[in-house]
Amino acid sequence: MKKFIPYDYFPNKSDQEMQASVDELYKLMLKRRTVRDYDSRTIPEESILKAIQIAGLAPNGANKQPWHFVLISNPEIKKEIRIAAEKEEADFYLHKPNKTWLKDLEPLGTNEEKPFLEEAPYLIAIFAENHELDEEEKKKKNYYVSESVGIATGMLITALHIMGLSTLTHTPSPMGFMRTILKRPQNEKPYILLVVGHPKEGAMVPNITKKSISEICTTL
Ligand code: IYR
Repeated sequence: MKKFIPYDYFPNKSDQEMQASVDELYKLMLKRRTVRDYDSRTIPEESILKAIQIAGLAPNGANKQPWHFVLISNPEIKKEIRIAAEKEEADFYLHKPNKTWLKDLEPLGTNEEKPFLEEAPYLIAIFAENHELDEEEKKKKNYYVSESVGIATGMLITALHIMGLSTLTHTPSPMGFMRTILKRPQNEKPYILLVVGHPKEGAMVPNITKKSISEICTTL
């Protein structure tokens, strides 16, 4: 196998075409919101699998591709996940509350109830592989794992949004139950539970603003 091959994507857009592309994409991305109300309408599995393939194209440490995605549509498994997540969330919101954190969450209107875990047609459990096992079953550490899986997750969210779907990045803490319920090996650490589906007609989202370009970026 050749060690290097020619790169083959040279769109050569003019400055105007480039601006038009980014303007169009910005307009579309402005519509991305974290949605908590889902329509139960089914979605073809192959479309979601293709979006996961896009996530798998993400840049990552030493091309180890340290991620695993579990695509869940089975209602019984979704129910099991909801029960386990709501148990952790009850601790977070009710039994062991962190006042500062809960105050920061107030504008989002979240609570310990997570009906979307059953209502949405798909959950994608994303796992980070902190190490792999070599031929002699010896642990081999992966590199920049959370950066890599974070980038892949961002690409997945973007792909699903462009497809017209909504998502919710759900991070019940701790998430150990995901490994147990989904029977994943020890080297996989639960990273995020992504809820995916069509938004429910009449869905509401928090009225929050984003920082301006001058707040998030310095030009030198
Ligand atoms: N995991 C909890 C709490 C939560 C935490 C953050 I940071 C958020 O941005 C939103 C929610 C929950 O899912 O409700």
